[in-house]
Amino acid sequence: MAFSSILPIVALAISTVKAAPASQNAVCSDGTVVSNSVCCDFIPLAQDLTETLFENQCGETAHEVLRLSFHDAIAISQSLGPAAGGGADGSMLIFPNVEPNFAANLGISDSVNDLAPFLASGKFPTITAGDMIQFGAAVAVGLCPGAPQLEFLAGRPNATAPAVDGLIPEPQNTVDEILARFQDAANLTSEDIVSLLVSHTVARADHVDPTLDAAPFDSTPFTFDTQFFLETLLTGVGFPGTPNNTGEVSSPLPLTVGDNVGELRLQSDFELARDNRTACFWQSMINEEALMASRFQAAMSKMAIIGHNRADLIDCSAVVPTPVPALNKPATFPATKSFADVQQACPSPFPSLTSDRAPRETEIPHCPDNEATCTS
Ligand code: HEM
Ligand SMILES: [Ca+2]
Repeated sequence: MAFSSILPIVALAISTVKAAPASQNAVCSDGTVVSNSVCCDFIPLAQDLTETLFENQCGETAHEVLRLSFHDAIAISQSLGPAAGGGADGSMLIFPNVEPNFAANLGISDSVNDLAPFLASGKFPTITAGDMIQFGAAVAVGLCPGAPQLEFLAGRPNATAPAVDGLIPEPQNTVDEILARFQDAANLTSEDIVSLLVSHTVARADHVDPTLDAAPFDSTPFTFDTQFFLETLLTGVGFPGTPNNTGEVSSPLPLTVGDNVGELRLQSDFELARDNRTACFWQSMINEEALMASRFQAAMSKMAIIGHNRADLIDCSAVVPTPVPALNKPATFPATKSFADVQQACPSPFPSLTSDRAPRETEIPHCPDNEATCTS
């Protein structure tokens, strides 16, 4: 008797759940058509992050959130098993006093502290920590001229435990160690790794040389261009700050003038640019901005869902803001440099490029858009 009266309700509940995929398309209040109404919740988040946190710039906070998306996702291990970490699960935000304290995560707490208030604000109650990080990275990189519009899938369950130490690649690691780590994390290949390292085109180090604030990895740290792949192949001539820091090797553009810090070269980037397993893919990025952007986009789609099944997630790519347009400036040798400075490690023909004309070494501006002063 009791059962028969409950049954229709249960049946109704099941049919409602089953009906969800059919009612797929939804229109958000701003008119964006999405595959599922849950995607709409990310639209105000994108706006808030862009204006409040990133201040409409491909600057320090945007760079840091991109780095966070990597450090959250890669903390997983097939050989150690599920207890080692859950990949892109937001564990960094949920356990802010664990992973951010690991040596390889030095500096990551800035981005954790930046995103935590958005998660705690109560304004985005449906958005999980893992989604917040990967979506934040997609919004961040879209502020860098030349970047692709990243895919964004929503629905990462919240982490239930932090990841263990030792899973984040470090610049003093060998190429063998780096290839093995990405393989163990998620079967990522050497081409995936180089494609993910495109992110170092919009990156500056604060902790490799602790005497320097924001030492760029290429001469255009606010532009998503191919200069990083060119400049990492130039002969190193000096250090932007103190020499011989762990994980650092000499750079081709070390000139530091006040706040304008010279280029810093990671040992890992130096070696991946020259290793015979990665050198040709590395070189093939140079002056191929659209190709580079599409490779980055594809590799980020893999990285962003590490630890999850694609089929369990909802495609919310429609709510990722359209990136700022590319500058469409060809790659060039920085002033005073030419093909003679290239340490070519791939036998394929090297692209023919012009040199910037200036009497002395390029000074890399500390602030975006040639602003005289900036907060970051
Ligand atoms: C072999 C793998 C990698 C190594 C060894 C590595 C290492 C580093 C190091 C040492 C820094 C400087 C941190 C500091 O001192 O402030 C850095 C910065 C950065 N990394 Fe990587 N990285 C790797 C891969 C990646 C990947 C896959 C991404 C993203 C998809 C990424 C994104 C970034 C970004 C955006 C920054 C700049 C952060 C800022 O400007 O504040 N890195 N990386
Ligand atoms: Ca750049």
